[in-house]
Amino acid sequence: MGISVEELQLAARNHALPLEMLREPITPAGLHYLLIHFDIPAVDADSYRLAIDGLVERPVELSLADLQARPAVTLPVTLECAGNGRALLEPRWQSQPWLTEAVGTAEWTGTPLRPLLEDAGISSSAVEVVFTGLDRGVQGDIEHNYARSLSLEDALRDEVLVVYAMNGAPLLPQHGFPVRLIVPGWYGMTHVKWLRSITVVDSPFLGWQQDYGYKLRQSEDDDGAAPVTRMLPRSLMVPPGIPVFFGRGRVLQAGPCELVGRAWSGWAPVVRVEVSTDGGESWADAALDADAPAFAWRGWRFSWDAPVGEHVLMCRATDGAGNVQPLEAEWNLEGYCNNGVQRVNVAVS
Ligand SMILES: Nc1nc2c(c(=O)[nH]1)N[C@H]1C(S)=C(S)[C@@H](COP(=O)(O)O)O[C@H]1N2
Ligand SMILES: [Mo]
Repeated sequence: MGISVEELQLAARNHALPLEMLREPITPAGLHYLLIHFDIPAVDADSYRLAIDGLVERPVELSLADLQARPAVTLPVTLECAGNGRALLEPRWQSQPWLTEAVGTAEWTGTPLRPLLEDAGISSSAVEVVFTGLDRGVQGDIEHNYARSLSLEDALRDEVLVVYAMNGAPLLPQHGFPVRLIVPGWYGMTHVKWLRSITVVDSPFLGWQQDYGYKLRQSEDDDGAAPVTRMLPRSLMVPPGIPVFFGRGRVLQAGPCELVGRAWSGWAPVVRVEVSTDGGESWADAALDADAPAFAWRGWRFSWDAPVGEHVLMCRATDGAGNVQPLEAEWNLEGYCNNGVQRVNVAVS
């Protein structure tokens, strides 16, 4: 299970959410997880233009001010990297070695995508919309700008936003300044940062990040692999008590302890969270917060009378579409969508 220098290089650039910050419904921008495939591009806000082009009747180039002059929407949205949980799989794909906490929830402000496309005039031959970033690099031996597509139907959903603010402030460089896409409910790779162009096309997009990346493969030559799309249900808890510096095990005093956490799913809002304080032998329902945002995580709490001894705490989420978080997720080659339950080791004295 050793970590390679290449994995460490990625892990040192891309950080996760400190689990104690799950206490906040909205993650402070600097503590939101981060995933950057290539380099953070240099962008001049004054000369920045977003192109809306391809199969549209009236292609346009919009400045940041043009976008900010359009109707604004603010939406709390939970983002999770599709590779979250990768480092817990065996064998493990060589990439960003996430444990369980590549997640965050911000209030994103921007303008809805649909009216932007409609104003440009979508051609009747449109099939997909391609979102291209300013960042460029090499992956899978192919040099490319980071780019992802959505079907026209998914792109036209009301909640899809072209955003320029995070938690009420301009986007930070690492989160896509000046403009990024937000596709509520979908895994992180969909939310293209440093957005350069939105291109309407009449055939499926074959860019590397779309056609090769983000597929649930069983082997390298698995051609019919399903694409990664929406987030599977997952719950995380704030580890109780205090941490041990090296190893991050928890130390707790015996007696009443309130366990708190948050749970989310990209398929439907979370309707149930269960907690186990005995390593999965038995489960009991946590109390859910009344507030169940459509596209953001839902808070929960659970009263535990912590007895002296060593314990393994777990939690699992169920969403309104009937998806239940598994104890162990199914393995796939690149380690995507690992929503197996979190385990927190606690020493109570
Ligand atoms: N242009 C661009 N957009 C991108 C990426 C990228 O490398 N380049 N990474 C994607 C991935 S894999 C994830 S998980 C999210 C991370 O968003 P965040 O860093 O704001 O949390 O951005 C997505 N958008
Ligand atoms: Mo990601």
